[in-house]
Amino acid sequence: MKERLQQLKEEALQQIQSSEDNKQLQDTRVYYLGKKGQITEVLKGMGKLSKEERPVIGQLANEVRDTLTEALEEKDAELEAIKINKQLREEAVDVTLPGKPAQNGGPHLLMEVIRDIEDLFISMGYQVAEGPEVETDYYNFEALNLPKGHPARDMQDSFYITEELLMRTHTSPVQARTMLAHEGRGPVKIICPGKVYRRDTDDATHSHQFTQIEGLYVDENVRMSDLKGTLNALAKHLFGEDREIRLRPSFFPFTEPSVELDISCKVCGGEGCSVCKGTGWIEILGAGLVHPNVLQKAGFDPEKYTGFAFGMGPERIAMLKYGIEDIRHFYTNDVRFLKQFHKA
Ligand code: 2U9
Repeated sequence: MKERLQQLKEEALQQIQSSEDNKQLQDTRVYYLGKKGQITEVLKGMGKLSKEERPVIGQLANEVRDTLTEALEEKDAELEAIKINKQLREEAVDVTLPGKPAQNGGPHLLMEVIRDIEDLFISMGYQVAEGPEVETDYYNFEALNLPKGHPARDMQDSFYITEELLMRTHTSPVQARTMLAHEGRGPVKIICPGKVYRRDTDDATHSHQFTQIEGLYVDENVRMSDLKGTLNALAKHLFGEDREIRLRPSFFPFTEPSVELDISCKVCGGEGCSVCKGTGWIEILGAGLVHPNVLQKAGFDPEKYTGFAFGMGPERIAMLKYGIEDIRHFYTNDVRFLKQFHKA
């Protein structure tokens, strides 16, 4: 038995040394030291030994067990260290490699145009007002002198949510709400930027969602000449001091009289070209004096108060300023388009 135990010890130590992973090591442990392992098998023959031999073999068996347990622990620690070192080598980060430059974003061109216009009007004493994009039929149409049945409020042209709720078709309801909040007392001097929605088929010049900036100034003695001076300042700020302006008569249900603002064509200097469609003038926005019905509905006395209002599309302004030929460029987020307009 002595020889058998010595032989098992040598054999087991060799197997432990040659183990390549923890699984192999565990199998070796079970094979030699497990409940049904080789050592236990040998000890089953103890009953056949003499009284003198038994403690000697018992002690030897214990020594073999201790030696193997120690060898298993050492090998286990060694394999673990090899595993960790391999992992560290594989996951090593080379801190000396050059870094990837961070991609800087920037405001969208439409946002730049809107901010520029806002800043100009803030410098003239206006406040920026915002309102809901889901509007009631009343604020979107009724309060703006567009009663039910008016041709300009065709159901087919707007995104209705219920009979009384729709996606706003212009930012004018913001002005109507702000006037009402003033409870009939002027001045009201606001600029209203925001998204608007119309049931259009998207193409190079139409989009079912676009942006608007509208302005409103209501006070005692606000006149057409005030409107003209304001629009002149806006046109020159946006397109250059050398541009001429002209007002053309027009029609909007919420203003009376109504006008459209043109600027002189820079491309041909007024001679007429493809940009100005041969007229020498380019249309920029619509405006007018606030209709007395609109003042009255918003709680202002039309005998005491007058006002002007104007509305423009920042997309159109940007397209004219930068020669952009398709409105869809603003919404498809192609960075090759967008990054052309980053200042930094
Ligand atoms: C109130 C009273 C009057 C806002 C106005 C326009 C003329 C106009 C369009 C131009 C191109 C919008 O972007 S566009 O589609 N707008 O021509 N808007 S006057 O008049 C108002 C608004 C609110 C209470």
